Amino acid sequence: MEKTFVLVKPDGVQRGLIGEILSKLEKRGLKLVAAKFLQVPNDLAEKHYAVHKEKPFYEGLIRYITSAPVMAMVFQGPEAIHAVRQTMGLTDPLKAEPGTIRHDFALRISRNLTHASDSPDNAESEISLWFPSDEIVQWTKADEDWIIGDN
Ligand code: FUP
Repeated sequence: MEKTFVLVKPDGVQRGLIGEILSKLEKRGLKLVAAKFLQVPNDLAEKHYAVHKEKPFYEGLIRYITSAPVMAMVFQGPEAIHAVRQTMGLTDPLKAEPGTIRHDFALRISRNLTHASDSPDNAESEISLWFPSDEIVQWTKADEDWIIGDN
C-alpha cells in the first residue's frame, strides 16, 4: 500500500491546526504510520527543499519552515500520494477547491499550512529523509476493511 510524507508547517502548528489537519486525513481513512513533532534544523530544511534551491522564494521558504516546530507524518493508503494532495488542495490556497485544507484554512502560498509528497519517488526520498525505517510502524487498523476492503 502506498505511503506519503506529510508536514504540518509552522503556520499550522502556531495556529493550532495540527488536530484539524490530522483529523481530515484520519477521517478520510488514511492510516497514520509515523509521526514526530520537531523544530526543523537548517540542514534538514535545505535537503527537503533542495529542488527549489535556485527559486526566488527559496530563502524565504527555508526561513518559514525553520521558524517554529512542525508535525511530520507518514500516511498509508491506496493512492495515498494523490489522496493526500487532493485533501490538501492546490499549493496556492486561493486556487484550492472549497472543502480542501488550504482553501478552508489559508489565503497565501507563503502560508499554505502543509506539505505533501507529489510523486512516488519523492515520497520515498522524503520519508527516508525524515524518518529512519524503524520509526515507520506497521499495524492493522480495526476499521481497515470498512474503508479499503474489496467486494
Ligand atoms: P507543493 O508541491 O504543493 O508543496 O508545492 P511546491 O513544491 O511547488 O512548492 C513548495 C513550497 O514553496 C510551497 F508550499 C510554498 C512555496 N512556494 C512559494 O512560496 N512561492 C511559489 O511561487 C511557489 C512555492
